[in-house]
Amino acid sequence: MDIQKAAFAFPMEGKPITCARFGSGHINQTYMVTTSHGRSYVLQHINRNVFRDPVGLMENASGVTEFIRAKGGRALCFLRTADGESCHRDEAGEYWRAYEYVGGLCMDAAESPEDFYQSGLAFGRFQHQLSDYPAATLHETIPNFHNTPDRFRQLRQAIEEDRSGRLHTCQPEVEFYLSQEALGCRLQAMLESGQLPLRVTHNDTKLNNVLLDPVTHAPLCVLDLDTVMPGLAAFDFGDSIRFGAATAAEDEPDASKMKLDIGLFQAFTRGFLEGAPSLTPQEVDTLPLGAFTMTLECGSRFLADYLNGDTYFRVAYPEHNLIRTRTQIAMCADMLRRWDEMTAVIEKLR
Ligand code: GN1
Ligand code: MG
Repeated sequence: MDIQKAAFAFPMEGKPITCARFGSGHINQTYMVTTSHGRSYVLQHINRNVFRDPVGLMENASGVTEFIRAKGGRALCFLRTADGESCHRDEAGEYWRAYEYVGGLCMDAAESPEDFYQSGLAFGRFQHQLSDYPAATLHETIPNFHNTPDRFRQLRQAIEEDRSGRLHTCQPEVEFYLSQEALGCRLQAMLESGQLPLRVTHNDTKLNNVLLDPVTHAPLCVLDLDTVMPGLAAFDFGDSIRFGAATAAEDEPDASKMKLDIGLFQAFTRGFLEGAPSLTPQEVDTLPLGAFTMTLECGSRFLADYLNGDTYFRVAYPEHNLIRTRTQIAMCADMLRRWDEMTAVIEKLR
């Protein structure tokens, strides 16, 4: 991959002079480019194994960011190539995009409940700002992304095929997921029966996908717009809780350290409800189920990828996806134990 050439495809202020790996995403390769004028840009190689339609994906990202800016909100500024395209296709057929670097705080773990409250506010607002976005114009960048029953189908397929020969190393994990399938699929059933409204959602609301002001810690903007698609409010809420209201990292090798931090849960809920005041009572009711569902679903994806031989998520060592799936199981189990506490927080804040 010619990273330098890709950087030159975008009209940056000044000439690109340095380029270094950046960020902690599991899918795309991200680089920080600095120029002779002292400007900084983020350059990303789009993973085509995951995103089959990079042009459609960038249409979504440009559309959504322009829409938010037109409302006076803050959003990423993507650069267009000399031909006016929102992404650059290199000679090898690989796709790249670039945006102006926003010098905010990006955290892999909340430093305080207040910071997590701010991220709740950011993702709640994001959803609220897009509540009148023309959803029909959005491309489905990953079909069935949060369709939990379909994720279970994929897990079963991975179990049956056992392509990596690892099935014997993860029987208890397999059994856990299959035992929770009915509860995990409830949200999708509520969507299909029309009990919950389909909204434009972010769908990957990890804490490290939001930028906070370095001084005030107020939300600046939301990152990683690759999965902006129609979805449920509970998806965005739930994925944030899964990752951020956690007492350990997603890949903590000692899964017994992974628990739900109810203080962080409360802080995020307060921000999210404040940012998205138009949620229906039924949507608010489903927030704890969203937290459980997103954790179960993500964990089942880590397990399926482990069984498939690590073809999807970036791994640093062979058991990485197994370690990740175990922390998600621990989190699901803790959520099941403490469901009433989650509900009580929601009741207090609604
Ligand atoms: C991936 O790219 P990143 O790291 O923000 C994944 C999410 C998972 C997450 C788990 C497109 O997100 O769905 O929840 O890893 N994104 C995609 O950490 O699959
Ligand atoms: Mg990301």
